[in-house]
Amino acid sequence: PPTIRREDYKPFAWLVPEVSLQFELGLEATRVVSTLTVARNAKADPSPMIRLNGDGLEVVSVKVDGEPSNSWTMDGDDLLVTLPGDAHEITVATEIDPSANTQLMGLYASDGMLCTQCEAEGFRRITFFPDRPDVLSTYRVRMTGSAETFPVLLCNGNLEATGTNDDGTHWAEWHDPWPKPSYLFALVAGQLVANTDSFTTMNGREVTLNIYVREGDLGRTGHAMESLKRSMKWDEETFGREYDLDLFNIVAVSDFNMGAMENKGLNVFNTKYVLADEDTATDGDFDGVEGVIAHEYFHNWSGNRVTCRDWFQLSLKEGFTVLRDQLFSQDMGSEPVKRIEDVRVLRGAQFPEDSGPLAHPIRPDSYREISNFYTATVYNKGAEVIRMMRTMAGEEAFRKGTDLYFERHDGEAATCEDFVRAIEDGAGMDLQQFRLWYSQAGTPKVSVQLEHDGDTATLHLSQQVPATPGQPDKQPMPIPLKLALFDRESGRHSGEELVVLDKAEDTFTFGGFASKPVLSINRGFSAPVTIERDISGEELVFLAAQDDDPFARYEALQDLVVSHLKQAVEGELDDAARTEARNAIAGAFRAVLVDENLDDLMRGELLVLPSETYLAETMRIADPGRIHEERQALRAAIGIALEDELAAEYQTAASVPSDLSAEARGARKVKTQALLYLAAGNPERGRELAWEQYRNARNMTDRQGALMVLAGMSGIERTNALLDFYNRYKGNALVVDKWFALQASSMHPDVLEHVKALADHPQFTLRNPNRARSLYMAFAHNPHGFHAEDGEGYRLIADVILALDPINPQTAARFVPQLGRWRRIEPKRSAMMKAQLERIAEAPKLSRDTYEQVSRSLG
Ligand code: HT7
Ligand code: ZN
Repeated sequence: PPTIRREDYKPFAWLVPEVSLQFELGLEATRVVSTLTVARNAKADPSPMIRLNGDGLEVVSVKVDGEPSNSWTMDGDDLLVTLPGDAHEITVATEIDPSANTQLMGLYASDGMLCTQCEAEGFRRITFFPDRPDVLSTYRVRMTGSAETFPVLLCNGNLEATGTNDDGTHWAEWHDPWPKPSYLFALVAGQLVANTDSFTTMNGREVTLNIYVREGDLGRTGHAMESLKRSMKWDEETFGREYDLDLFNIVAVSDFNMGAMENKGLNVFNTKYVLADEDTATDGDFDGVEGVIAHEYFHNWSGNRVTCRDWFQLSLKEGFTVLRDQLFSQDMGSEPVKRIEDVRVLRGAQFPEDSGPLAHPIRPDSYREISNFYTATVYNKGAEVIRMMRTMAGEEAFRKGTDLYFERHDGEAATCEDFVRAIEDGAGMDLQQFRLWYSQAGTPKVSVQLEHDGDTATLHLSQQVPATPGQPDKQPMPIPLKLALFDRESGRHSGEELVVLDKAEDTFTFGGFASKPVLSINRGFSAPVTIERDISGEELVFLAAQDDDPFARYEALQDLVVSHLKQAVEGELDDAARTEARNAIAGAFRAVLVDENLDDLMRGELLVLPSETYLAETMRIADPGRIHEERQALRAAIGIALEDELAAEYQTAASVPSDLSAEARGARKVKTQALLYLAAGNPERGRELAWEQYRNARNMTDRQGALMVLAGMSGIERTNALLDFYNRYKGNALVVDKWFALQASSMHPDVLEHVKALADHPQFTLRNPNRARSLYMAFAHNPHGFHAEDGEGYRLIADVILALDPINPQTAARFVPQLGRWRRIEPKRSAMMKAQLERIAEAPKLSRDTYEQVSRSLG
């Protein structure tokens, strides 16, 4: 497959101001007639023909200006039509089979309904079209279909007319007045019911809101609706963005490749991010719904009103929208807890990407298959990069920059450069060097040393941006670091400062310190970097207990744990040193357990151990088996040392009422953490507590927490709880997904055998992405199972990739990065991982998606 390069961008030779689409809908056969009004683009190189992209389509007929035409040819999958004049009307008829569309891109059938997914290049699977984001058109769509099979007919924009025909069909005509690229087109037809509500915008526009679901799911849409209304209000208040149609529709579908899609006025969602009630969704699931609803809604401005010029600019909409949804969630709940969670995601998903064979800048330079670039780098690092601009500019100036961006580029297909320039102009700052964050991949390492002499503290900072594929040499980037210097005696600091390290090395001095202060740096995680600091265990314990920045406090605890586990894994500790370090860590955790100034949401967060993936990431070459052993042993040691305190916390938390208040959610979080430690330290007691919690649970958070612990243990309680859970929820696909995932991510010694057996379960299928991920993605991210010493975990995931590739290549390709970590794993496992990648590479007829990921991983 050819490589597409950012530097080759050229505007399209034709404008397509208007599109008219007619659909005759059928699950097995849908006929599409599209009429495009086209005119020469004066800003592009002229061309005598227009290229209309297609993917697996066959031409039924072509007309130019209403007359049948044969001045067309095929170029691969694309249709080329020769046009003599400056303006024409092209009409193309095609016929597609949605029921055969297992890729879930374009128009497909899901559970008896029809729906679409067009981003990034799915529209070309529906009809021939210049399927690129810089071609903006208004759409008029007429859909006709069986009134019985498709009672609800939805499309973008406003519903203008409906009618019935004598043959049992009915029709609806929709018009979207906002010009949009084809990737934002959407159509849904099926048997659906709606939760309907309304929102009045800041200028008094009344917007009807609908959340469409299957009939039995209506009772679980309340949280999504409240989240939507909160998002609409927040975007008005925080970014001055008002909704721009009279109707906003959301549809939940159970077969979906990603989380959701921001189609103009008709968002399509994975059911996972719409449906929630206390019996079936955890507190984390509730947060997921709120965050994704907000994210898609915010795209209405950051993505739809201002869209991307080309797919290299994906982070323009995704990085910015992730930042917007993160800020929203921070405002709706606990700001520090949300920040810690976001950093945990970044470290768990993006840091490994940045240090592996698939590393790419947030604005990539080339790709073969764009679906492979919907990554944590483009999304989450992209958000961090914009967050840094906000930190340096200050909130108010940043808002001036975003206002200018929306005003300048409304209705346009813009670039990341446009965004940076608008922030520069609006906020009044120079971001020349900062642009390197868009072009350089890799997580910068910042080394920190603090010296003290007389009454002066001198801070030495240096940075190194590691080499990444295709980028051997890097330049220093501006790194904004929030810091504070604490007086050891009083436990206070004299104010937070922001320093920007923009050279390879720099020195900063601070006066007025009679004794050496304790440095708290990268507070709030002001920059997405790794910090190597010269800091003692006592200083970390001090910060873990005293730092007034909750993130820095969390970070000190994490550092304490990480540095101990690294030493332990690398064989640097004798028994005495190991015991001493474990005692210090247990002491720091005890302080967290008894600190009355902490709320439980934060307490629960502070108790989370760094993940095995993150620990592996901190080591040049990781031994996953040793990491697992040492982390589990530390958990057990903490569980033993703090058994009384943990049990007391557990009991207090267990007495808090079961509702969705912050207090109750915090209590549940602490309870789950306490249970994990207690079960590790005293398995018998843990098993009893977990079984009791399982039986008495009044919400999914408690039930799932208990089942998670039991799933990792042996014994009759495990069997009974898993059986009970399945029988209770076997009619609910999202909860059955949890049942698969809990077993696949468990610490049970036989997890690999369990996963193999579950693949034969009657409810398992590779065709539904949620189900496939619930078993296999959970397993691939379970280092304990995936990195089984004999390499069987690798073989299993390679088999999955090969089996899934012909069905759903996008989903298949998303498993490859786990095997792609082979260079960072100890030699024996590394060779087996590589061998599996080579086996996949040799398979005949690999999809473009999987081929690209495998070849980059081996390259
Ligand atoms: N913008 C949406 C991306 C998306 C997507 C991409 C490729 C294949 C399927 C997809 N479904 C949704 C989601 C978002 O970031 O909001
Ligand atoms: Zn998005």
